[in-house]
Amino acid sequence: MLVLADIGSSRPWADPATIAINRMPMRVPTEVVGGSRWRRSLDGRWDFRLFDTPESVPQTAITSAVSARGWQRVVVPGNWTMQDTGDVPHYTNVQMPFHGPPPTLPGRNPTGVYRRSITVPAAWTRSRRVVLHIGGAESVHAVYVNGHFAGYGTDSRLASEYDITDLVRTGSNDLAVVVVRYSAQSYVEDQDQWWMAGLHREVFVESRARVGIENLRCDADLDVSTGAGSLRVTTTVAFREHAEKGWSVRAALETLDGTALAASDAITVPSTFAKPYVFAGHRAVWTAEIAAVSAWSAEHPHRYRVVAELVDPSGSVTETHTQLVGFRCVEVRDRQLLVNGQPIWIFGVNRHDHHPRRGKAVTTDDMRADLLAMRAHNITALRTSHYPNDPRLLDLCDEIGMYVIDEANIESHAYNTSLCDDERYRTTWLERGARMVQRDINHPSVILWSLGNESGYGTSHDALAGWIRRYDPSRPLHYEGAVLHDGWVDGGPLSTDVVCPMYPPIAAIEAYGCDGVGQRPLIMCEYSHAMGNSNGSLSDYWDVITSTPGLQGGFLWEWKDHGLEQTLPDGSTRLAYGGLFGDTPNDCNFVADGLMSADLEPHPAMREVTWVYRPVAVTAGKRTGFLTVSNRQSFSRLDGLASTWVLQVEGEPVETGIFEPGAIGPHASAQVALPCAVPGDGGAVHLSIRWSTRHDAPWARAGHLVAWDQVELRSGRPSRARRATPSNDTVPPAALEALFTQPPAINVWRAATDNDGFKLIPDLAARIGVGGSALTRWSEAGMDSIPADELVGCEVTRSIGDDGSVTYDYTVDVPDSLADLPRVGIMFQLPGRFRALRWFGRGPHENYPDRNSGAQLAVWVGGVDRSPYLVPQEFGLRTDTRWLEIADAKGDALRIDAVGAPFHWSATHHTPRDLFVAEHDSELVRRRELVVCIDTAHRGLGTASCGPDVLAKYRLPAGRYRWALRFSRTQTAKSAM
Ligand code: IPT
Repeated sequence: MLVLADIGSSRPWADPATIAINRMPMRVPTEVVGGSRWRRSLDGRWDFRLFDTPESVPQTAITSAVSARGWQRVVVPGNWTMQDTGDVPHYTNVQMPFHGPPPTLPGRNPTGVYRRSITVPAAWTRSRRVVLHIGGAESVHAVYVNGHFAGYGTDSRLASEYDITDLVRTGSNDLAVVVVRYSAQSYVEDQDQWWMAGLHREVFVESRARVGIENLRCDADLDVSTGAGSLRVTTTVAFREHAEKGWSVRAALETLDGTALAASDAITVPSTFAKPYVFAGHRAVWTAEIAAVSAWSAEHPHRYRVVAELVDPSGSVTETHTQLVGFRCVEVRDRQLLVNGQPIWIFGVNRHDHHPRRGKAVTTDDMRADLLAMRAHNITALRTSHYPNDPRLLDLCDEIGMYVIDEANIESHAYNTSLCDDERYRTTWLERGARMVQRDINHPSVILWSLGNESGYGTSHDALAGWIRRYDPSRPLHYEGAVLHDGWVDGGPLSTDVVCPMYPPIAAIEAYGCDGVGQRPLIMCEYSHAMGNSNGSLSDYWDVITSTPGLQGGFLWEWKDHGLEQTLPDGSTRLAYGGLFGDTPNDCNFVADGLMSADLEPHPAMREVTWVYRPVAVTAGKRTGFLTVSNRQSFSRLDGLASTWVLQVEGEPVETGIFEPGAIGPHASAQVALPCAVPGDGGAVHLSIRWSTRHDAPWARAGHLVAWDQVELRSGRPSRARRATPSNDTVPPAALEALFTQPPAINVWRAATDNDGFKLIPDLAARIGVGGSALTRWSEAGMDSIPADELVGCEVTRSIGDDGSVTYDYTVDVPDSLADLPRVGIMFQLPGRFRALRWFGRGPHENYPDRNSGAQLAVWVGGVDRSPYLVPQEFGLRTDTRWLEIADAKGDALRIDAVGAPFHWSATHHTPRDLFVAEHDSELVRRRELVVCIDTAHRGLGTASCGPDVLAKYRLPAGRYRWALRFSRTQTAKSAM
């Protein structure tokens, strides 16, 4: 029996134009003083039953008592796809999980019926209204109270509210929410993420007064020239039956600790339509000017509190609502996005609501953990890709300090060029954007509205843009599709005020900035795709961004992997990607492309991100003996950070001190004299400058490292003659070479990274037009199977030194057919007892030739890396190394010195082949032996899995490679290990 037909329109879930029935207008979520006695959370365990289609849900599933058969308990908020209901998550990127065209739905369309009772106190209904709040339901939902239809809502990422006063009675009431997994709306929710299902945000019921504050809009602006704040508080009052005379609103502004700053007189709430021509709603508007406010910025997130009291005709306060606000202004001027009159760097990431066990149901703690970790890695901007996130995220961004692009839940990726002009989808387009703006209008952290993601560019975009511009003239707009389809220079001005391309090559953004034609700031909405071992050329991007007019940064793709915890038959768990739940069609591990793992462990590239996004940069000065110190903050002087310097000779610290460059202002730079003399003897000399916070911040304790730089004062390249550091007893060559469980052999292959090519999804590149082609080329050449010495010409000579060391001179000739190969070097294996590493090179973390700017040269010690990526691939390299010691617990060590140019190396428990054949981290078996690769050249990483491939300067051409390495066996001092 088709109970959903009660709705009145047949099959609303299949109708793109039916976006809501009986839904209340969107409102700003406010704090109501003493409001808790009027609100009951419905979060917790609900009865739940799953059906194959909405059509197969019988009336009795909504009206009859819940029985043991067929019913189970699930947690709300939660996705039923994460809770053993038999229905699983499904991952696709561009393609829909079922066949179109829109609004065609799949034959099997899981539909969940959620049931629970709600207790309504007598006081709640007496002259009051009862409202049900559904925080988020994927994809559409219908509400029934005591068996009667109450309302229907769409948009998985925004709340829906229903006035259920007339359906409830005092005491126990039966609530049923039917959630349909796929709907006509799914075609505009085709984001690159897991398709989930269910009630994934909070649900509550509350009682609202017969006459009450319906909405509290606060526009807090800043006059940059005077430092004054201007506030406009618009309080909308709802009268349940008919408007009454004599109601008023008193509004006030106070500091967070309650000090009054300004207050209104009683403002009469217009009650009558007597003059319909001038009646603008039951609204009380208060405007105030406040001299010398503390402005809000991500660097200094100052907030104030607005208090609005509703006063009845007898003069009694019946309701008090509060809102936190921040005074700031945003504008686009002179090719720059300005906050409070200053350009800001967009040190950004894209963020999804995601949790490895809860799916889309994120908690406040989850969100806080995300934001604190972002700030701790110098990330100060996020884009809520690709939908309005849980509303508490924005409260946290206001509090902690984070610039936000708030994005509407619109992505019609699979039907990119048609739905944006399809009249059936016009209303949903407008409502998705408008309702987001209505919800989030008060947040100072939101600096741009985004019209959605990857939905072509059409009439519906300009319609939505027009609505937003009129409703909120204070914020510029962002929409990538407008410039993708109509051009960067002057395309799509109705829908975007910023040029916000995704994955552009560095040369393209540089050309946009340098030619001076484009008048809008360029902020990449997505760049540097963090899939697997990636994010090559981050510092190349930022060299161009910081030196080219009109460029302001961008949002890395993306904050974290969307791995989902999966229990295997043996009881162990792993983080799963698309397809591992039997979900087809799927886009496999394209869902694992975060800088953090799904459970919030930073991947190695995060170190480079932190460096690239540092608030202060130090480089060699314009004159010898000086440093250039550049403050990259917009509102803070440098003396807010503490700084130290360390002088290093041959990688070892020899002198240290406090670095005091003075109070360099925001966006200013200064020439500062070197804090120490350069030692006279030979050898490499480097100066490292480190900056840390002076005070506790919400995201880190005082002393947290926020920036570092290293300036080379003398290169001191190793030569054939010089030994790098003292080593004690050396042993004869035979004993040295006996050490190898596999002797050194030429090696030109690496386990392909996701950027080299999609080993698990070879068809993806053709399907969505992204992906690297190197892997195909390398496989065709047989590089993954043919021994290197059959692919390239090689010659090795061996000479024995007086000290017992053995020097190998290598000559490798790479034929033209193998140009742009993974690496040129050697590989050998040592017994497993060799686990302690000590080296003079870049570190301490994994780094690659195009991702090593933040990795300092020093003498580092460390252990053997574990593979950090969900799909096994090349990992663990350290570049620019002068010498490396690999020791056992007793200090017995193999030492390798660069003779001439430094080398790159890795030491892991996996061969490239082990890594290449494994499809998931859980399949990777650690060898006992230590597998050591020493390369004279190693291809960069690039970001070709979605974006530009490795720059030419980090590729390996055909031709002759010559290098030499000196091997010795030494006893390393225990203290050095
Ligand atoms: C593009 C999307 O905007 C984003 O959601 C994500 O898919 C990202 O890039 C890649 O992971 S999609 C791409 C085909 C351009």
